[in-house]
Amino acid sequence: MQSTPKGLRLHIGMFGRRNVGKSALLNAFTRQAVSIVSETAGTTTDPVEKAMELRPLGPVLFVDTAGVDDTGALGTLRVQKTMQVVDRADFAILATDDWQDYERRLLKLFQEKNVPVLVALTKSDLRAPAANAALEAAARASGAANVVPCSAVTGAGLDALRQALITSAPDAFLEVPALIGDLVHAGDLVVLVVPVDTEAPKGRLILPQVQTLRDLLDNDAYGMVVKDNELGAALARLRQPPALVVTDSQAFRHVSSVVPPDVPLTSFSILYARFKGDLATLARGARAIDTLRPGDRVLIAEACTHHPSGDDIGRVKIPRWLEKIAGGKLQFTVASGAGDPPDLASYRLIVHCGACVWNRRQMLARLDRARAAGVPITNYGLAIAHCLGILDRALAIFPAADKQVDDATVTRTADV
Ligand SMILES: Nc1nc2c(ncn2[C@@H]2O[C@H](COP(=O)(O)OP(=O)(O)OP(=O)(O)O)[C@@H](O)[C@H]2O)c(=O)[nH]1
Ligand code: SF4
Ligand SMILES: [Mg+2]
Repeated sequence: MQSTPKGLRLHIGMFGRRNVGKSALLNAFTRQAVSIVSETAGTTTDPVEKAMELRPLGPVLFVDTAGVDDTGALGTLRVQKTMQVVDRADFAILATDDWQDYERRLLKLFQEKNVPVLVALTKSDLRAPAANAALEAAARASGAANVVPCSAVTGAGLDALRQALITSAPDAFLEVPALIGDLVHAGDLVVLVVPVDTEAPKGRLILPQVQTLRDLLDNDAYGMVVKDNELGAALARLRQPPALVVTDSQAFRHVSSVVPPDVPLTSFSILYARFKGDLATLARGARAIDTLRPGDRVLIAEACTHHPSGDDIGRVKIPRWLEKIAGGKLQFTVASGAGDPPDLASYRLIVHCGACVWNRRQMLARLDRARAAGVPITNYGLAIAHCLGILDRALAIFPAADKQVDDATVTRTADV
């Protein structure tokens, strides 16, 4: 279970003011000493994560945070980190031992973001039953639907908390979106093209490749894995052409020249773009590459700092292609991590990595912020396909996404 990738877990954030008992509640709930508890306000400074199996939901990731009411220069930084956890939370536990403006504002924030929220009325052992009832009534009066009084000391309410979590978890986590399963039929043969070069990790396949194979098997289809330089020979041995070819983006040009035009072809990054985020938005962003002009600012955004070949794709190859299309020098900024640069709106395009360490909600939050700032956003795989002139072919198996892209293109052309 511990090997479930972080991005596929239901992220449950623990939020609230300092000293309300967030960490104590997390420890009691998981029955482990995950987070430090003390009577000093501001004990938790950085987000603390705990992965566990929460049946029948499956793998979850609890994230304990610093209090949202922290003050001073350091406090402000801690609150910023907490707000980044807000962005990736699939589910929020709003912990409190009082009902004040802070709680009302937090509740409203989650409701506006459509994040399911559960109010945990902590330290219930310290209040008389009438006081607990009054607190619960105040929370419900503000619009909280799920309110559970509980105590980390006596264990009261912990089972109710668990039940409330399970029954109100987002549907998407009970029904994971398809990676490739909906694109194939039982008995179909799909060829997966995996370059095994110096950039490939030693001794293993990377996560999107493994997940694609697993999804094919789950859907009773066959997967044939070949190296890019052996693809031609492998296809020649087949009695019928494959139902679909999926390639690593870096081998796109070669693969597209080898695979017959009537055989559908796409890439792992495009499958992942749909699985993790919103393919139509990212495909629209790829088309926006054509609107770049010399001097425009382009943000290369990486979700983490350890992309094995990020230096090559994000920092060298894609910039070179984009400048060729723009017809002159562009201004590139590379940013790693979850935060956006303060001047996001000044960029003409965001090119994002595959975000393999993020969950879907986290990627959707970033897409939302880009949309709010009016900046088109795409990802490495779609950008590469567009630069190589094979985006149409790579999107052909996703008619819905392609239709939206076409609509957007028509609008933009009309605007110009
Ligand atoms: N009686 C009682 N005390 C509790 C309970 N939960 C937490 N406390 C106490 O409240 C204090 C704060 O608990 P924490 O869990 O550290 O609170 P926190 O919200 O994580 O605080 P920050 O680190 O500032 O974010 C500690 O002294 C705990 O022992 C509870 O259910 N009952
Ligand atoms: S794709 Fe993004 S999240 Fe995954 S390793 Fe590369 S930089 Fe990190
Ligand atoms: Mg704490």
